[in-house]
Amino acid sequence: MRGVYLVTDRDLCCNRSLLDVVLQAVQSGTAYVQLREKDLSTHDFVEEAIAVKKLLLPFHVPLIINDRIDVALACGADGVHIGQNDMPYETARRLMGDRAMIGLSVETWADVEASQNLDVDYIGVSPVFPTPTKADTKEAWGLEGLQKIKSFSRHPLVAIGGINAFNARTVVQAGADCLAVVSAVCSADDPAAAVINLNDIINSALREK
Ligand code: TZP
Ligand code: MG
Repeated sequence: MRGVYLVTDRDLCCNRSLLDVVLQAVQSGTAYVQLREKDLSTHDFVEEAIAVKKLLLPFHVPLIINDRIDVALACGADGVHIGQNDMPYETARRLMGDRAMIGLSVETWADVEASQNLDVDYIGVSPVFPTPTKADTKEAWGLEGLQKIKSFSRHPLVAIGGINAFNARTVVQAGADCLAVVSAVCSADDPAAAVINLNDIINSALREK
């Protein structure tokens, strides 16, 4: 895994539609899109997911659904992202199949250790920095925590929480394979430019490694 991983938040898209922000993001090189809807009805979430899946198809960008295996199956998503309180990994894998991408958030060291026994496709290091975007996070890992996970984990690392153009370089240097962002793209004046800038930072940090 590598690149910018957009996690959506419809409330942070300013006065643009979610689809518009996703389109701008993938046109400018976002590698993964995760639909994250905490307040939408199942009906509306499925409709939205089908529309986003259709939009992503020509770009070959995988669609990952947050939490909701039912929505992922309904829209033909490429994967799901689950947290520690969501459906257990083994159940998600059984329902989604071997080819699906399954990501799991790790919030404690015990989570990191337990994840090594699971065939997840990546772990989400959550949160790297404190962020106003998600209220119920545990203590931030910081760059030191991320480094420690990198040296221990067999899984690719998707870093999330408070990541932006100012700190992206240090997050890649600390071992993130992919940078997951919400506000840095959804709330950007120019989401397309924000993705291009983040990709440039990631690629130059990786070249120096
Ligand atoms: N999970 C951990 S932190 C977070 C999620 C969904 C929100 C990250 O948002 P931002 O705006 O990129 O800090
Ligand atoms: Mg969750």
